[in-house]
Amino acid sequence: MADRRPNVGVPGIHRYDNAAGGWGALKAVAGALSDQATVIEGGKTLLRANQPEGFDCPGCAWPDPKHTSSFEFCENGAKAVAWEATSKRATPEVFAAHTVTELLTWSDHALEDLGRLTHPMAYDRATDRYLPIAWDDAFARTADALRTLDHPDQAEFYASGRASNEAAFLFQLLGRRVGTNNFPDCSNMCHEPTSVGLPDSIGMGKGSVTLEDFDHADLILSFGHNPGTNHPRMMTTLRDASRRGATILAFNPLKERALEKFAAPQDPVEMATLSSTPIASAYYQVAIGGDALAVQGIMKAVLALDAESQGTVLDRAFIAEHTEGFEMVKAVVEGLTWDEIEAGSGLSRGQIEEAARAYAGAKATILCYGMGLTQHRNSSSTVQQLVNLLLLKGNIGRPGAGICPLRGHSNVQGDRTVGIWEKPSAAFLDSMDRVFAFKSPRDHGHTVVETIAAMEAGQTRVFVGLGGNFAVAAPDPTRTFAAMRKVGLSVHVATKLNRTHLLHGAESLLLPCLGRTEIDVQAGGRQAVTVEDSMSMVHASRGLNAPASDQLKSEPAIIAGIGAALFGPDDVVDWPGLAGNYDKIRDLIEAVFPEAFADYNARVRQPGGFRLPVPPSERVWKTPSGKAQFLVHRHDGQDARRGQADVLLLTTLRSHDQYNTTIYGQNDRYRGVFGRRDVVFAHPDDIAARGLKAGDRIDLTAAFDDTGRRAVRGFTLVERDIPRGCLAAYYPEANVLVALEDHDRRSGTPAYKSVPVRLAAHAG
Ligand SMILES: Nc1nc2c(c(=O)[nH]1)N[C@H]1C(S)=C(S)[C@@H](COP(=O)(O)OP(=O)(O)OC[C@H]3O[C@@H](n4cnc5c(=O)[nH]c(N)nc54)[C@H](O)[C@@H]3O)O[C@H]1N2
Ligand SMILES: Nc1nc2c(c(=O)[nH]1)N[C@H]1C(S)=C(S)[C@@H](COP(=O)(O)OP(=O)(O)OC[C@H]3O[C@@H](n4cnc5c(=O)[nH]c(N)nc54)[C@H](O)[C@@H]3O)O[C@H]1N2
Ligand SMILES: [Mo]
Repeated sequence: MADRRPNVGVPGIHRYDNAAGGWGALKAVAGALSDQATVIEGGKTLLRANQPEGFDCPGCAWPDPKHTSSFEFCENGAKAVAWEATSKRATPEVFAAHTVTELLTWSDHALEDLGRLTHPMAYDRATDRYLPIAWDDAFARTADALRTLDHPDQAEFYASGRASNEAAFLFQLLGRRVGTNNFPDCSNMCHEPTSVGLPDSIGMGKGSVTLEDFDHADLILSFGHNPGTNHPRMMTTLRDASRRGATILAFNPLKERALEKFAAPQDPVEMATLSSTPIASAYYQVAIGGDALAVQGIMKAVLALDAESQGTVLDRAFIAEHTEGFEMVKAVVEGLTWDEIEAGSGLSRGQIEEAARAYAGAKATILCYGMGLTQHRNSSSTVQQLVNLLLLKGNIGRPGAGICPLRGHSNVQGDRTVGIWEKPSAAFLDSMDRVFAFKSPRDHGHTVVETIAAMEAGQTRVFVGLGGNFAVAAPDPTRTFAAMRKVGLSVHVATKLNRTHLLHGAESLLLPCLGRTEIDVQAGGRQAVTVEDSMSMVHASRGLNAPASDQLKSEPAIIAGIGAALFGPDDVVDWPGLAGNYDKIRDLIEAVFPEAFADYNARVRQPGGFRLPVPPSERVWKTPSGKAQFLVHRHDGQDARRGQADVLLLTTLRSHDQYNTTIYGQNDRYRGVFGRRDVVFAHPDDIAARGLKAGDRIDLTAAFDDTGRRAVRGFTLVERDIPRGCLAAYYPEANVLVALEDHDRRSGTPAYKSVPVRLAAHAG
């Protein structure tokens, strides 16, 4: 008889039966540190991350507990720090040894593994190399290009979410001073459905909970996020909740180990006894893109329970006083049939009713969600379904309850708060105009996807990137890379080399900057920056390491350098003065946002910082009617392409050894993948139905693509417990399959997590 165990003999694929965390995590930290020969100033860099006197961990946006006095262990935070504080250097000599054409053949890992950029560099067409350039010349070239635009919208100002509030504020000031609202940012690929969906529902595009709320919730719903890898410090919170008896329900097509069981590396008993804590008490393997219908199904079942129990389940007083639209939503979800719900969600009626009973019986519920929810064609509306569910029982604006979007980059939320937004509100622009003696542009600017279209059309003359890896993070590299090459001048403010930097048009500049871990000294002395976490807490971050090179400038200093070169010494903005003392930048932020940032400089100096106003947490709804809104359309969230013969939906994921486009290593420990990333996870029956078996080499081609170019070839099939009709592969390798047009209709967020594909044996 054939061996029935999954994936037997497939190279690099092993079973992983342990809990997440534990000794494996400790070992991985040691490995990350030695591999990068990380410099740890006085042994303190790691110990001082997320401490009152240290730097904010660049790993994720999960808040740190107010009262921590000791280092909170986090494997992937340690990797992020090790990657930045490495002793490897990409010096001018390294660039002299390799042409750009050659570097383009290297892997994403190899490019960044060259180490920290040390000098400003300019692309030289004659030698096809990056050569050193003086800072003043780099600023002058950028200023010239911006000065000679026919129209300000020929410039794009891209930001990745690691930039501090100070850098981000100066960046938007520079762009608006130039005259454009073209601020595509990583948020456009990430939580934009949150920024677009939540304001209509609750009057604010951010989460409503605090970390303390997790101590009071008796039910935590987890939709589409993988905290063991992407928000590891959240595991402490989930573990504590589980231990004190709170129920955790996971909705995810893949069984993620950390959501099943977790061993806390700080817990001497768990470490000594090799025991662990169960996390989710039930795991619902929703079909890819099936969340909206799953939630509507839960609502339908909750309404039925409410009817059975003479109206004791819903919070009717809350619904009456605080909301609008309940009757409409009730009619829509009651009108859905169980057949439709089961087919759309991939869950059975029994599973949905079980989840509904847990919700109906819970006193206080927190609902957490991540990219598994936001990167589909209907995500803005799916986010609103999550709110509907919470509103039924008044689960927003009281202790232990609320909505908790897990933000991505460590300051992506703060960047939006201080003005990195292509669709700024009129109130914000008016405020800018009051503070600065120039008029901000009113026309809305480009999202990431719109920026690529503008580049493709030859409309973009200058691209300035404040961090990130724009072209690799974006969909459809075939088109996006070509579009990037049409830009006249690209200016990249970065810590490390990546592929986007190599996709030069006529001219390209690489401007090396300080990272979070590094000491930042300006004319006015040693500086701190500020960041905002997922829960609207703002706090200071101060680097501790010596800079990777004496040529590095801080991000604010680089932006101010461009501003000063462009607008001269008599400008209405005192660029050099702002770069010299970040207190002055914070004063301007306070002037533009007097309510949110009142006494900014004083409050950020208090240990732990301060919380920005979050009106929904006080049941204040800044919607046009002043009420929270139940919002729904029949079949919201259904992806019509599901269920077509042959077509599977592919979701793209992060491995445990990567940070977005930064690939630390080739392992994905908790999913049992070692030494490779060229795999596709599939249900055994979907594999068999195509006459294939685990270990076979296959091709994935984009369905509904008439170019035939969007394909991934020669990947290896891996069996996995995943719903039928669903596949998973790693980002960014699978981005070639994502069409630029395939995005959430309202927010423009690419549908990276529901990519229609066909699967066949590898041809050739
Ligand atoms: N170490 C590390 N930390 C990170 C990052 C990193 O790359 N590495 N990235 C940072 C950034 S920018 C972000 S945005 C966050 C990302 O953090 P996550 O939101 O956790 O990101 P993903 O790895 O994309 O995983 C999404 C999860 O959604 C599930 N999923 C996929 N499709 C669906 C679906 O249709 N429905 C549901 N319910 N689930 C689905 C996947 O199985 C996976 O478990 O992490 C941040 N932190
Ligand atoms: N298929 C697929 N595609 C996706 C996703 C997905 O789930 N699936 N996720 C999307 C999401 S959620 C996001 S947020 C985007 C990420 O998109 P980006 O934010 O653009 O990408 P990163 O990979 O985080 O950027 C890495 C680069 O940032 C630079 N860097 C690192 N630290 C610093 C710093 O302190 N300062 C500066 N100036 N530069 C620095 C380094 O040069 C490094 O190479 O990708 C999106 N793309
Ligand atoms: Mo993100």
